[in-house]
Amino acid sequence: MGEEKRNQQFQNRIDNGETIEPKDAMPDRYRQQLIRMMSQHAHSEIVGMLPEGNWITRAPSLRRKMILLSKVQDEAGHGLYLYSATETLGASRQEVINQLLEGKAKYSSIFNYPTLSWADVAVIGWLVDGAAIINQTMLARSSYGPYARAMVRICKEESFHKKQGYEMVATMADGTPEQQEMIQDSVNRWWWPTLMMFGPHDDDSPNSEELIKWGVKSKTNDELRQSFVDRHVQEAHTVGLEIPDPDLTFNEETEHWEFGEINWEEFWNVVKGNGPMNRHRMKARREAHTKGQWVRDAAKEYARKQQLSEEKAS
Ligand code: FAQ
Repeated sequence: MGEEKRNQQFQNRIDNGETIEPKDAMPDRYRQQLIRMMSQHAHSEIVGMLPEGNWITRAPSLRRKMILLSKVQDEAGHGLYLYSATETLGASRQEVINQLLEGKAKYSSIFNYPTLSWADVAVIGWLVDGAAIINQTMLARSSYGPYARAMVRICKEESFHKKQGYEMVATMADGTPEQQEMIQDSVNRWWWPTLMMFGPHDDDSPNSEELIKWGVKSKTNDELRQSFVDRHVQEAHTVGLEIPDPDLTFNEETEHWEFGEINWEEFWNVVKGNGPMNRHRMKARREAHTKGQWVRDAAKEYARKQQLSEEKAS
């Protein structure tokens, strides 16, 4: 069968809403697109542990420390499911991790901003996890089975993360004048970078068309960004916080919040590795990888001994 016919058959399966599984035939480009997107997603979860991890030792109470510890551990778990899901496409974990460590793979721009105060932990939970849920609820319906299934569990955990973040935001917004100032300052710093998480404008998003055609994405970057804005402006106003956007207006006809222009120059600068924390994050990641070598060696040795003793027993 010719390539064109195979591609048409694959497209028919997608159009019929079928799920693609690891051993199914798939166009090479579909496989490559998924490896790119899923591995970058995994890296984002792992690098994403760093900004909040920075505050674990300085949490204001034991309760907050326990919540933050579990949240950061959950993000590690998400990274691991996603590396495993990427392996089903034939890309080894070592290979994709090396791409990150060598600076060849991207991870989400949002994690290249600093966490300057405890309020940032609250705002990351509310806005960053809130953005992740909107994007990932769509991906839970993606055409590739292992990715979609990983997203179902990840979304459940992310929605708890968002709730704990919003609860903390509401507590601070209802607190002393200093706490109110701290939380507003944090929203002012994180709002625009969070909007950038959804990626470039649709006109400037080279991957969207193909990903939508193949049912990996079902909404565009701008559509998801708009859902995020509509939901979070309302949540900000409910707890008395301002959104740092003088152009924000509610359009009664469309029932959407219209917002100002994103600073795309800043976005591309961060994506290219020149954001406020890019170098710091990569240095921390490389150091953690080197320091973890003994753990990987010990796990391999344990597996070798297990196999030996199983072979002896049989
Ligand atoms: N940052 O053509 P498009 C989380 C790149 S997880 C950096 O529109 P696409 C959990 C893009 O890769 C957050 N790079 O690309 C958590 C492409 O470059 P490439 C991560 C970006 O794939 C919470 C180029 O620009 N989530 O937060 C960004 O159609 C709290 C052109 O862009 C995911 O990864 C960006 N923001 O759409 C953890 C979800 N945006 O690769 C800890 C899965 C775009 O061709 C604490 N990924 N680029 O060289 C996706 O949904 C999509 O890949 C997008 C980009 C929406 C990120």
